Amino acid sequence: EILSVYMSNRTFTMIKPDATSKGHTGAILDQIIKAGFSIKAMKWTRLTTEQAGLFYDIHRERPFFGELVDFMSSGPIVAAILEKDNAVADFRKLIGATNPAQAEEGTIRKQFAASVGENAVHGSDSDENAVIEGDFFFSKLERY
Ligand code: ABT
Ligand code: MG
Repeated sequence: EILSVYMSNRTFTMIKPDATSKGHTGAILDQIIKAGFSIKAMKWTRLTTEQAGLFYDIHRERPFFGELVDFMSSGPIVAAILEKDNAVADFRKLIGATNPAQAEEGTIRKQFAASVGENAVHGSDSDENAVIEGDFFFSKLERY
């Protein structure tokens, strides 16, 4: 139906605290735009540990959860909703593997990420999560 076709063209991203603190925000946004994504919403903000925990709630029982939440609340992030055909899959291809050591040459994580725990960018892993994650950060007034 029309709504699901529309949603499948969107994904959600965060530029994580490691990348913002190293001054990579502009370079990463430049690569995202040059790859054909258009920005439908964007904000520079900082998560509390509680907010980071809610965002990554699915990982709450994993051994790395505490570190993940501490890291994601350690500095500013840029949150954005992006639009492009096949957005979720194409964006995950652009950012590369979760572990930057396994990320392909030219991907954003290969260029800017230091480790699996501090991997520069987030990309939604499904159309459904793209909507949930976009709704977590943006009200109707803050997106188009
Ligand atoms: P995200 O885009 O942050 O969701 O990463 P990705 O989907 O590529 O990888 P997943 B499996 O969702 O990891 C979520 C966050 O947990 C961190 N992590 C993951 C670890 O620190 N250690 C691990 O062993 C694994 C599997 C990486 C992700 N990020 N952050 N920040
Ligand atoms: Mg993930």
